[in-house]
Amino acid sequence: PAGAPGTTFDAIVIGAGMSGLYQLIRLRELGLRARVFEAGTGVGGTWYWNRYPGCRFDSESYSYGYSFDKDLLQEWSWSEHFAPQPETERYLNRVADKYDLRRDIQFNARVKAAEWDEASRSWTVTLEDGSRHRSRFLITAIGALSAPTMPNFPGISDFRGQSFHTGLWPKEPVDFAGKRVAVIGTGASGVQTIQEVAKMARELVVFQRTPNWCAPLGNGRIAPEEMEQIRARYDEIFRRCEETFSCFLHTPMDKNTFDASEEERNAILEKLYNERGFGIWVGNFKDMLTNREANRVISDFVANKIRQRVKDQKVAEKLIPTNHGFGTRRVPLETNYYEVYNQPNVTLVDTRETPIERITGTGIRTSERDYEFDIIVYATGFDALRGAFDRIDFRGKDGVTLKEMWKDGATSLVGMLQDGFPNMFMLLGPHAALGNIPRSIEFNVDWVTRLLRHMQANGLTRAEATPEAMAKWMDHVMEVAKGLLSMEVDSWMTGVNVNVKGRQVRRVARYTGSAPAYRGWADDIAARGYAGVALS
Ligand code: NA7
Repeated sequence: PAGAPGTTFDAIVIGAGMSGLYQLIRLRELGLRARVFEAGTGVGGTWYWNRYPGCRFDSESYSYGYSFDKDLLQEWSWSEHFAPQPETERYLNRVADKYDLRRDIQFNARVKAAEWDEASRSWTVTLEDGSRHRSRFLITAIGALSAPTMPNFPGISDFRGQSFHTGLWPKEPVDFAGKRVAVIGTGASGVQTIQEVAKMARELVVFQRTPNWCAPLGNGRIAPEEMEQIRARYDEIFRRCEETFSCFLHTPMDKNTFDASEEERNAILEKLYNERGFGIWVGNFKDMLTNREANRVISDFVANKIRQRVKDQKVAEKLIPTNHGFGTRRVPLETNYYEVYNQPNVTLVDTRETPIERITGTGIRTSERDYEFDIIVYATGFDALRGAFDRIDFRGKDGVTLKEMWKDGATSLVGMLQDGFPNMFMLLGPHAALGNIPRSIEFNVDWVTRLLRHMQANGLTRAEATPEAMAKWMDHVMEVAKGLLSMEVDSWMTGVNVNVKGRQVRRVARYTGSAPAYRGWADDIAARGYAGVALS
């Protein structure tokens, strides 16, 4: 790529995932000289790093792709309702090809630090190789779930077999055939890995600390004729995503659980359970995630499904969550996940009963016994939402670090700005709307682009959120999280990760209101001439 070390740009983007790629396209339209720094060797971000077996969308493919390029929508075919990772990575490479994006992306370039200089109103970005680059604007496109975390067991480096974290999967295929395999972790990544590895491994032992409530994905191939119909409906599909609570095709019903008779209720839940995608989670009775009794109804319903699907009832009970209700954590979507435990080559170890004590040279030691493995897969998750920021030494006005600024919890103005950090724009920063993430990404990028255009048009070179606007937004963020059952549960969505120091306290870690409400807030700021953003 062009650009010798030490060059100056108008804008630097950190990360070449879905956010960074789209932002680069928009920056070019503004005529800005932009450079993207990407730690990986290729584009794709999440879809570059997470190449573990079974990795795929839980959003319908055709609701997940970029919507901004109508030609691209007509040119591209999704092969499955929930496309596997290789296809998504191919798709993002296609976008990079089509817009010739790679000439402005420097790969193998991990950003180590970024420092604001008030005098020149610019950022200095330092890479791990020591090279320094300056730019007026800094845009973080570093992902929400991109800093993988390992458990704190002793002995991890002693293991002489192969071991992998799902979020740092190697490019070379891993051969599971005939191998003895351990998977630690049963979140969305673990579930996808387990159901795939169970088909290949000689022996699979799943180490589960907390079971999650999983529901059928309902995947299937998309025939060419069906893809034609989808293509004709793209306007309608994206309009639907704009209207729904979290930008999925599914949205809560306009009905409370106990408005329906028991018979009616069961019929609705049965239908949702057998439907494609996240309907059972985000398209259910509207009080399911706020009303304890309503939540019990759906939890009991899904618990019975698990009991029906798993033959050994002792194993079934271990797979049924007891410390949280359905949907109060991220619901992993699955394909024959529960049936995996009926296979003779698969064993479930409950690490609350028999905790893992250490990793050994040959496998895993629990309080009960030693297990020998050829491969250990760590599906142990991420330092979500926050970890990607903490890995970079961001220094804003007066040398204040972002870490220091966020020591009592991350803050933002609409997930995109932070006072004290002028000209820094975060794509999917703290308390941005998540849900069907590309929809949120496109909104964030367009919002930032609009602000940059406004600055260009008015000869402005500095933008900073005001403390008052930040406080008002954060009050709103706290307010909408009140009464949610998910706020009573440990998960990445409440900022808890026992493997990371300082992540043991539950907090409002993501925006829990609706996507339309989120967009309303951000659009209102723009409509009022960027009220709450000090421009000069
Ligand atoms: P998650 O959902 O955070 O899951 C991580 C899993 O790893 C979870 O089951 C954890 O158990 C388990 N874990 C973590 N550390 C340990 C230790 N030390 N011992 C045993 N088990 C452990 O991450 P995913 O990658 O699956 O998914 C992240 C998101 O990516 C997902 O929600 C999608 O939106 C995409 P715990 O529940 O903490 O007891």
